[in-house]
Amino acid sequence: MILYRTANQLLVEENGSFYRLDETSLDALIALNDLYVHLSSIIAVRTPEDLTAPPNLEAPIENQEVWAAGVTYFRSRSARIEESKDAGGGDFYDRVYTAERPELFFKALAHKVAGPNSEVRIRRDAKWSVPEPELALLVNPRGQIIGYTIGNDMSSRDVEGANPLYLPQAKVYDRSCALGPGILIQPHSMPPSTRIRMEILRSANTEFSASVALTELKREPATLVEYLFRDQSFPCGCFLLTGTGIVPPDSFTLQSGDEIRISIDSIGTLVNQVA
Ligand code: DO4
Ligand code: MG
Repeated sequence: MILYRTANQLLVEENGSFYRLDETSLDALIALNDLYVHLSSIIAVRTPEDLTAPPNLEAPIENQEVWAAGVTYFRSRSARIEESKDAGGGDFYDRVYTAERPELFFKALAHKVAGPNSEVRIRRDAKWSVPEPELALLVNPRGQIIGYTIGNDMSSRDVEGANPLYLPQAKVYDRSCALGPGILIQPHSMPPSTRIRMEILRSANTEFSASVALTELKREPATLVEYLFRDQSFPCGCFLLTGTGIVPPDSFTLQSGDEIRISIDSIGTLVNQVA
């Protein structure tokens, strides 16, 4: 089932039908002991809404922090070695790809996150920017993965490439993150065959498209979460982006007006325009 957040309500989609929840707080739902069982019991006795699609979707986030893992796919490692080679940063990326400890970084709070069909931003002092399409885990306050959504970890490659210590500036700025369209709530993990697809449209033409399967993800989602929760608490739960396996060629940079379409099997498609 998919949990959607609109301006004034939460909706659950199951088998093409939409059910309105009385609960309006995502924070409260995320804190529950078993969200899947809770939602299943509600929709079992509720009449579906007269809807074919949920209206006015917002990013499915309230007081969760958004964190991200880096260099979890070979493609990300290679691209970062290339972009930082003139600055002598390349070795770090190879080392973190093979290290036991993953790279984890803070990405956003809700006010920096773009929802479906809204604008993401390129930072104004960057010249080389890309979207990063990533499977995002929803983790409850007890460190359990309870859902999955689509994340876009917008990145300024020239800023990060100049010096790895600039990573927070390359990654964290207003509307540098997108989440949605909804959260897949299920009691089991995503199958490794799950594909992440990204298409970038420029003036209605496909400028770039690629896909990757979760089989290419080098680290177990549960291991990433275990590291994130070491000596750190998340009273409202958190989102954890699991890294990108798709990086456009070095000649590509995003432009204002581009449309980014990211799809993940069983979750849906997250569409954003570049401001
Ligand atoms: O090491 C920098 C960030 C890597 C990242 O965001 C990714 O691999 O997705
Ligand atoms: Mg990333």
